[in-house]
Amino acid sequence: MSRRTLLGLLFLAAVLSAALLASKARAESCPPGTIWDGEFGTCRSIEATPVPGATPGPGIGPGPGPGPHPQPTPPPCPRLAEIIVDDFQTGDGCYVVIRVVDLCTNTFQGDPFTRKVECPKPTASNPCVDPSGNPLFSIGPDGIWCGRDGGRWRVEARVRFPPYVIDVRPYPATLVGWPTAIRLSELGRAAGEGTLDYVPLGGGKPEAPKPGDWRNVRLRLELVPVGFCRVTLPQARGPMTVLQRPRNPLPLHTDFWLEERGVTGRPLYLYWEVPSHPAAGNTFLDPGLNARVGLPEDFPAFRGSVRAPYVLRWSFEWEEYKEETNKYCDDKSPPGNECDSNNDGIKDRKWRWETRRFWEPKSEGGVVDPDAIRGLPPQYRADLNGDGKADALWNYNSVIRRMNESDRPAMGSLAFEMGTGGVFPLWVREAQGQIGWPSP
Ligand SMILES: [Ca+2]
Ligand SMILES: [Ca+2]
Repeated sequence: MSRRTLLGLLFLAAVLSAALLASKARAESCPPGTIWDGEFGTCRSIEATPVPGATPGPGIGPGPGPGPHPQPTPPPCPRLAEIIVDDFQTGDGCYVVIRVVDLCTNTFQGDPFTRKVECPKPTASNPCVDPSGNPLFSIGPDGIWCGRDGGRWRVEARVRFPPYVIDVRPYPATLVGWPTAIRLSELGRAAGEGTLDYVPLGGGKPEAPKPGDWRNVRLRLELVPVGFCRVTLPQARGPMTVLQRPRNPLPLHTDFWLEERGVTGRPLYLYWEVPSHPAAGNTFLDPGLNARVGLPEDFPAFRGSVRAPYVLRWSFEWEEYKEETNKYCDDKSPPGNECDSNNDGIKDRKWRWETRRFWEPKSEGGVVDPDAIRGLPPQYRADLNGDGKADALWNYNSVIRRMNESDRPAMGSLAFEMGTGGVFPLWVREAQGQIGWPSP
């Protein structure tokens, strides 16, 4: 049921309930311009449209709002008001179903009729989903984006994949049979957000807010690591438990997960039985890259790869201006005969009206289904449990960093790090000229 229909029905319920004798007493205790709503146990404002030709009655329509207004003379009758009892949409436009009610007698006048109205603008609720519920996330070179043009307002957020660091020793080149230490040290996080100070959805402004206005609107996208990365290293063997070339080759260990260990965690040790020669397979030669890492230009590298699954979270937060009017049977001055404050059957007080105005914090959010991201290239879909459905997004923003003998990032002249974009190049030489093995 649409909000408008709900409001219309609430209004109808309010009018009809007022017709009941029991409710009538309570209705009479509502201030002028309001009507008793039995469902919510409160008085509600009446916002009625004057009917052409009808005698306009005082106290009806958008007045000064709820509260005790002086009403010296009873309003003339009949007091006709239009209420919306239903609404619907066709290909042609939007319509409301209207009934005219005489507020003096609470009876309907004539038959219901329809009126064409402006279609309601999509309300703002989720800026990452369109009015039909279709996700609005998209991906491109600038990162993942979501946003919404709400007509009079717009908010958008963008997030890029953060870098993550794999520490390696030795790097870039190692020797056949020599232990290579590998550790996933840091999985970065990234967030992007868009904000709006004020959205006058209720028609107010910052210095004079109206119910329905929004402020402090914040849309946030965040890429959160799952906690692992997936590594492929051609011809790698291990894991080594003793840091010495084994007499019998260890099994191939070419595809494995690395868990995030931090910069003090224990690395994984692998080694190679063959050099990164094209004959070993899965190598490439990039003289420019070799120059960058300080190796001879004719030295091919194993073409390893790395990728880390990330989850995309979104949140949308705002504050909405609210106005609530309630009555309390505790008006002490002067004592009255409107209500019974102590349930002894004797009316002893007058109603006190109180309108509370406040900003209510609101939020929505969740994890984005990767398949809801428009334009997502297949290589970003991470199906972690192999059920064919994507669970996360692959992040290829890898950084390879050199680690020293103490398993810490190498410092000073030995410091080295390189963004590799998901590639894990590793150069393995023949062991000629080798002068010894590391101690076990
Ligand atoms: Ca009493
Ligand atoms: Ca899956």
